[in-house]
Amino acid sequence: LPKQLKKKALTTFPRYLEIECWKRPELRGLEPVLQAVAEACKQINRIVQRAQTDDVYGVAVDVAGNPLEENVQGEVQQKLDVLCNTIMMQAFCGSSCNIHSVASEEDDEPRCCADVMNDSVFGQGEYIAVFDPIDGSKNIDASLPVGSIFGIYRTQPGKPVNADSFLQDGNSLVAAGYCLYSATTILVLTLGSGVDGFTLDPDVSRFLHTHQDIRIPSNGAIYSFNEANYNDFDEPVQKYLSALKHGSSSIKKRSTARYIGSMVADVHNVLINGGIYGYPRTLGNKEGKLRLLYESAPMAMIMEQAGGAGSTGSRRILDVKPKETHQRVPTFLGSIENVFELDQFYKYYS
Ligand code: AHM
Repeated sequence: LPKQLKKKALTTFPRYLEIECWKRPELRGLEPVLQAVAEACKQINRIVQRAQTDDVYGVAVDVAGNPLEENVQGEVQQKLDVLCNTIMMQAFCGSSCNIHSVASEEDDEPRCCADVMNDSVFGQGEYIAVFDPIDGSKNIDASLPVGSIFGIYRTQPGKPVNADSFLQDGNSLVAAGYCLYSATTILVLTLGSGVDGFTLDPDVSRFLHTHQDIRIPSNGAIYSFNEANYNDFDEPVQKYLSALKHGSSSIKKRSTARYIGSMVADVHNVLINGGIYGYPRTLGNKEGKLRLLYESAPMAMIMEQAGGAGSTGSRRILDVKPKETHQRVPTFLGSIENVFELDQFYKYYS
């Protein structure tokens, strides 16, 4: 390091977890799980950093060399997606016996950890986890940011754990987080009492507590929508976007458009600087594009815990009870005043 750049004395992620779990003993069962997830994020970070120089591109193949079948999203799985999915799955399942089952955006059905680890010692725990191992993976080709998203729920006491156990609304999330792989790599986490951020120090490969009690500004100038879909958006969203551009929004700041095309990156920008991120329903995607369990609900928990909001346009995202694990939902996330204004447009124009 140049001499003028001095390292700050910052708490490490494991130490932060130790302290939080000491303060809230009911979270102790999650300590090894979250440690393992942070390690998985470091591994994914390394893969993303090396994507241009290592052989991680191309269609994933089975042991016989045949391309894997399309996943439930109708996409042919890429090597990178499969690799990151395996890393996340093994982190959740193999770190302790506390996670019973996992549901990944990449897999058709939830899986029991005993099956993932091929060992019946696993898959006994009281928690289940949902995750999107690599969100916005198309960005990697152009060296742009991507992310991982996760959420953790409790199993329902007295009920057998199966696919239905994952059909819980976001109010039941015990923890949620994301890791953004960008100019810096940052892990953002909520355990249900505020939001904290941990930046990866690449020299020592440690997440350090750089962002304490993140609070989103109550309003902000950024709007982050794929406006190429404008003609396919609902009328309330069209009117809302027009109001932003014509200065007739109640937010008296000059709007500025930002769209990276990775939800984690776009939402993180809004979390830090204020504004609104939206992936509305379109004529082609009646429920929008984003998955409630793996993307929208964990992000809505983070937004609410940071003082912001997460809405479908007509209700809190956290109140939506999934009917199936891969359910999609129109998603608006951001500063409380910006999201409330969007909701007003839905009330007025619907
Ligand atoms: P993915 O799960 O295939 O990566 O898609 C999710 C991503 C989000 O990260 C992002 O906000 C959105 O898709 C971008 O979609 P679009 O290209 O339609 O704007």
